[in-house]
Amino acid sequence: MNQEDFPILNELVHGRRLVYLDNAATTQKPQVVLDAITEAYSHWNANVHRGVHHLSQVATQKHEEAREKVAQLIHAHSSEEIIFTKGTTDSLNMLARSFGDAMVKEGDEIIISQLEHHSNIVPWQMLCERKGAVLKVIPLCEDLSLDLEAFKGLLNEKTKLVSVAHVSNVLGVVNPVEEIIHLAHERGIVVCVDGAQSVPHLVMNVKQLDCDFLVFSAHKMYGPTGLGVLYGKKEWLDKLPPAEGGGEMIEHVSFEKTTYNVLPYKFEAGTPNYVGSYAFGKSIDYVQAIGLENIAKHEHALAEYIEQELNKIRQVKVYAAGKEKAGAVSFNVYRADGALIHPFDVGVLLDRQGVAVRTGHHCAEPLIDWLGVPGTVRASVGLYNTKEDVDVFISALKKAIMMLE
Ligand code: C6P
Repeated sequence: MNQEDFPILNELVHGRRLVYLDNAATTQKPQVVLDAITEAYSHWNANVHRGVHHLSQVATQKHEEAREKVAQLIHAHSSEEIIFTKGTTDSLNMLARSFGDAMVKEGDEIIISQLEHHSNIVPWQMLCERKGAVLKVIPLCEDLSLDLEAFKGLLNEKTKLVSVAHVSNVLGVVNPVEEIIHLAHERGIVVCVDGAQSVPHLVMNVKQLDCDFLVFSAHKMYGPTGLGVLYGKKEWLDKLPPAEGGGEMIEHVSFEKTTYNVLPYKFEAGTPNYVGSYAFGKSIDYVQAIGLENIAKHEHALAEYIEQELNKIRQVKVYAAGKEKAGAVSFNVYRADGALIHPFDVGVLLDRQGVAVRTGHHCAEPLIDWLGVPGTVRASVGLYNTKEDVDVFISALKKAIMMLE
């Protein structure tokens, strides 16, 4: 699907055609996104929301059009609910600061899960330390699904917020966020969904999902690095204080008192990444022209094919085997005597054959500890990957295993 739109896929790695299967870490960029960045700096670069001059007006218009595109992408009620950030990590830190300052006090509880990325652990841990609050963790069942019975038991009148990944970046499994949101909302508890690995792979509808907050990164969806989104329901964003102070987020400033700007600017201190937002808008146009449902179907079929081919290799153990996945498959390789071959060794030998995968703890150490391994090998697909890519990867893996056994 559309490999020719991505110039980097023509690169040779160690003299081999690049087979890029590290899309969960970051995706490659289509020519339209690369062109958008050049166009912005070549033709209309100017600071936004500040100038009456022509270039500033153009830049402002393009930045705000991109915000509209993001709102449409996730089916938000309005673009006021879309806050541009530096990425998923920044969005979660902002939320933990803003929500934490306003809503969390000593003894309150925040719930996350065992399979979270560090970005959805550490900001909440820091908040708990600041406030004397308590971090609770939804445990995993043996089959690596979230233990929803245990989750119900964690919810109580002290719970202030639940923050969970929609799709695990390590296992690729789709978590039952609809049910989690329903169970939390029944008790009036707020839910944040980490959509870093779901927005690029699934059709996202925040109205249907009814999450209070959603966070994701542009770079995992064929857009630029350094840009992300914090979506929040308007009633929450209106209520919460800004996480950062500076230009842009103010209405009036005096030494006695500062009043804040309207949404979404209240949460966007400083010069925003308007070139990034414009380029992200182009990547949204690009995926929408192909169709997110078509992309999801294509990636689902590829992930299933990867799992099916991995299952045929005697030495390989796939994690969360047989579970519904969106984009990523994690595995390890074992010698005949049962000893684990270190995932780094597998990754290096795949790289020598032009295949890029991620190895290690994938910034989810508590999950990797739970699995009782030093890390995993993760193959993750994007819209440009093909069955042929998977075949190259599988044959490279077989060669690597022969060398390591
Ligand atoms: N996961 C991976 O290889 P940033 O780095 O801010 O764009 O995204 C952080 C993040 C948060 N939540 C989840 C579920 C994620 O997968 C990520 C990023 C990459 O798995 C890089 S560590």
